[in-house]
Amino acid sequence: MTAGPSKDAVKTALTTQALETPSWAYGNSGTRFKVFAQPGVPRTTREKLDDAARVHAHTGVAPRVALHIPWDKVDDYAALAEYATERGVRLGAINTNVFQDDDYKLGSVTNPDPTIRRKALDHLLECVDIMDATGSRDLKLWFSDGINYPGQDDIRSRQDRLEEALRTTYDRLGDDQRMLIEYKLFEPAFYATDIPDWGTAYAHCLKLGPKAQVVVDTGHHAPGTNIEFIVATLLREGRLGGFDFNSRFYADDDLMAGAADPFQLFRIMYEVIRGGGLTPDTAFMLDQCHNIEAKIPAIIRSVMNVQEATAKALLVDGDALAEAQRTGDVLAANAVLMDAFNTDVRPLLAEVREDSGLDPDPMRAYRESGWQEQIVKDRVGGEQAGWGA
Ligand code: LRH
Ligand code: MN
Ligand code: MN
Repeated sequence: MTAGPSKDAVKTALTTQALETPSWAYGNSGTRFKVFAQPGVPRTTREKLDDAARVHAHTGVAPRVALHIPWDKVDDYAALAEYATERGVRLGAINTNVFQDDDYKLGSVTNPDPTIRRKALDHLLECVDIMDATGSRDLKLWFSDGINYPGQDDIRSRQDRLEEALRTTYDRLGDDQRMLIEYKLFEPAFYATDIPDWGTAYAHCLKLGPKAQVVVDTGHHAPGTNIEFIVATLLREGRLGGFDFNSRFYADDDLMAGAADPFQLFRIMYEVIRGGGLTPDTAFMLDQCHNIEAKIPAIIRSVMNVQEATAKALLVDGDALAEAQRTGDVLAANAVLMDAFNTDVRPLLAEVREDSGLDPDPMRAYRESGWQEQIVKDRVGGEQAGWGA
C-alpha cells in the first residue's frame, strides 16, 4: 500500500481546472420534433452572459463562456467582452456556424460550388476577426458537411476543398490563437461525413501546424467507442485541444455531462491527468442542450459532474497502480482505479468551495438565490436569442 496523493495536492489541482459553458445551453432548444420554450430564457447574448455568470458565481470553476456565431451576433464584440468581464466571466471559444443556411445543403467548405465555399470561408475568417475583438484564443470548427448517398459527390475532392479552407483560416490566425477541429461520426450527413473521426481531424491538424488541435465532443462517437484511448493518443501527440463534454445514450444526445456514464467521464479525466492535460492548454468546454430540464441548474450540475470526475481521477494512487501494473497484478491494478472512482468526493469538493468562500452546495445556493424567479419576472417580451429562436 502506498499513501496515494495528498489531499492538499488534489485540492490544489482541482483549482486549476476552468470550465467553459456554452452560450446556447442557456437558451431554448429541442429536438427536431419540438422546442419546449422555458420562461425566463435569455433574449440577448448579454442575458446569456448574465446566466453564465451565475453558474460561475456558484461553482467557482466556470469562468468562460463560448459563443456561437451568428447565434450570438452583436455589433460590438469588444463591448461584449467588457460586459462579460464586468460580470466576472470571460468570452471563450468562438464557434463557427456553417450549417444553418439553405446554401449549405450540399456542404459548406466542401461544397462543389466555389461561390458557396467562398461564403463559408468568409464566415470562418469573420469569426477570427471576432476573436481579435473578444480576445478569444480558440476558433472551434464543426462542419455538418458530408453526403447522404454513395456517388453523390467525390469523397477525395471534398477533402481537398476542406484542406484549402482550413489552410486559409489557419494562416489568418494570430500567434496566440488556435483552431480546434471537431469531428462527428454522422448527422446530419448519413453516408459519409467529411470529418467523421479523430483520425481525419488529426490528419488535417498535422498538415496545418501546431495551432491546429483536435476537439473531442464526447457525444460524437459510435456506441462503445473507447474515448479515453483517443484522449490518451491525442495527448501523446500534443494535439488534444479540448473537449465538448456532454452525455449520450444513443447518438448526439447533448445531455448533461456525467449523467449517462460518470465512469466514462472519470476514465477520460484519468487519461487527461495521466497525459499532463489538466492545464489551460486543454479547453474543457460543455456542449449541451437542456430541452426539458431547467437550464441554469442543469449547467451547474454538469459543471459539478465534471469536477467530481476530475477529483476522482486525481485521487488515483499512481504509485500503487504502477506497482500493480509492473507486477502484472491485473486485479490490484483495476482495484486502484475502482477505489478512486468509488470514493465519495462530494465532501472534498464542498471543502474546496468553502475554502474559496463559496456555498458548499451550488445547487441549493442557486435555488435560494432568487435568480430564477427574477429572470422569469424580468425577461418578458422580445425574442429569445439563438438556436431555438
Ligand atoms: C455539432 C455540435 C458542434 C456545434 C454544436 C451546436 O453536433 O456538437 O459543436 O457547434 O453541436
Ligand atoms: Mn460539439
Ligand atoms: Mn454535437
